[in-house]
Amino acid sequence: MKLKIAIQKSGRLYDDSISMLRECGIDLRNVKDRLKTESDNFPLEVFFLRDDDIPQYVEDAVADIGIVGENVLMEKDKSAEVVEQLGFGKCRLSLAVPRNMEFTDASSLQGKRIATSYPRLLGQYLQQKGIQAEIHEISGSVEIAPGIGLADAVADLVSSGGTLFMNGLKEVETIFASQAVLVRNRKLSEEKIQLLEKLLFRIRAVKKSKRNKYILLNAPNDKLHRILALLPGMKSPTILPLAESGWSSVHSVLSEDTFWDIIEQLKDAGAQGILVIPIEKMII
Ligand code: PRT
Ligand code: ZN
Repeated sequence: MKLKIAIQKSGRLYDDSISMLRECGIDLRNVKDRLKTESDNFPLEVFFLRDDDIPQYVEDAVADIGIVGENVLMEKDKSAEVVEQLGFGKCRLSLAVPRNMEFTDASSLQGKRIATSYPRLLGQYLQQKGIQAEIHEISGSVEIAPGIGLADAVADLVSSGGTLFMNGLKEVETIFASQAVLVRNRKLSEEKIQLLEKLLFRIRAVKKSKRNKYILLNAPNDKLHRILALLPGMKSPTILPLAESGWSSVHSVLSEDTFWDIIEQLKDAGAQGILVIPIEKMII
């Protein structure tokens, strides 16, 4: 018995999805231009599909689990259940208007035509704000719609903002912040749930390791108390004596968010020879 996972066949989520599975220690060969493949060392069968179809395949149990953008999942409104946010494929569904259009708040869109590939999410947003606007559903190149006179505004996915800028548009409101998520069919067998738990355990260890760094430093013993106070560690820092008397080597784990601030403070507190090492897996 194998757990069946649906991932994007090609596109923005493909590379990160494959890398994540590989970082989870799952061997995958023959992943290019295939309909499906299997792993030799984990009971996983991988289906390569268009992202738009993944929520339906998971709802119908053709695949047990899938990796898809939250934006697509919410738009398709299928019963697939989110089990984990994966931290890649980050983007936002935003409203954008021509740069010279005056925009104060969502009410500026009253009576306007808005082009989007996300009619459901846009419709919900407009309803919430009590705005009547005409939604024009188009499947691609939404950003050109105002330029060719098809719409007054757009609701489109944005990451860097470069596409909007190049099309003379300005981003004015975020409707939905999105990232890739792992979804599951709601009625998995007990055996499949166990396989999913095993996979999730690995995914969480990989995610955690990416957010943390292993740090080693040397400290004069008389400054140890100040230095240790700056370090969280997993339980507490490891302290080993150096060959040179009066000095210790301190090992700990730092989160990426606070990393640079703490490094500065460690130097000020007398730490020397600071080494920072990536962590491959982190299991707590
Ligand atoms: O063939 P298939 O249907 O599978 O792929 P697709 O062409 O529909 O999707 P794809 O590969 O473009 O995107 C897959 C998923 O990646 C999306 O559903 C999002 O969850 C996520 N994602 C992250 C993005 C972006 N960032 C993104 N920037 N999807 C699309 N874009 C597009 C956006 O539509 C716009 O055209 O990139 C452009 C904007 O980018 P910036 O950087 O210029 O702002
Ligand atoms: Zn698509």
